[in-house]
Amino acid sequence: MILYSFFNSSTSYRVRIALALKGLAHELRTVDIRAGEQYAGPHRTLSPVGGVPVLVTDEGEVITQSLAILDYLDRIAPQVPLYPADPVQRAHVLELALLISCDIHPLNNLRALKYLADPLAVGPEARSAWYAHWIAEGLGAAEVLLQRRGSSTYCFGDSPGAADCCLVPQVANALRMGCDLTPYPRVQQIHATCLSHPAFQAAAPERQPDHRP
Ligand SMILES: N[C@@H](CCC(=O)N[C@@H](CS)C(=O)NCC(=O)O)C(=O)O
Repeated sequence: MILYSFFNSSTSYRVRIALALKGLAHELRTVDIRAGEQYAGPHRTLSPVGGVPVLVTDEGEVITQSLAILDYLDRIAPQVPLYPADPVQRAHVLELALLISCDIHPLNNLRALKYLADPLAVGPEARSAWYAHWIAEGLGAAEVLLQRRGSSTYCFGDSPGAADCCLVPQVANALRMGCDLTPYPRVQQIHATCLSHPAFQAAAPERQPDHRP
């Protein structure tokens, strides 16, 4: 398998965690989204929307969208499941994963921030306020959902799953952007637990071969 990734892309980070949890061998290829490599050339053919991650399977099938990739990995390597079998528990995992993937990430994605800057001429201070606002809205909701579901080691239960794959990279982004996480103690606790897990450590941005300041 080939994973097209960028070290501090949170959606790539989701997939790197899943690959590490499942112990799946893969080749990592960098798409420098700071340099705009996602918008042009061969990568745009792989990813019509112009982004990472993209997974190319051993059979040469191209899969975009991190949650579709997670689902694919879960089907081909079910021994370490990312979702519980119980329908309600599975829905709760998806609920949190989708909250992060649909209600936070797109609003603060690079292309959205770039569009705010140009052509909308939103200045750096207002862009930071925008970023912090959607983090607060989203992580505030995540905190409520997580507290409602109990006090398990990970988001749901005693082993990490798809919700943790989404939560940890989103928290990494929030910390990188200087957002205050003190209102979200359960989020912080799960984040800290995940960071001590070897799969999350292997997938971390600072451990990637393309990492840079
Ligand atoms: N919904 C997509 C989002 C993919 C995405 O946009 N990834 C970001 C990096 S985290 C990206 O490539 N951004 C490039 C840009 O916005 O120009 C997924 O979950 O895979």
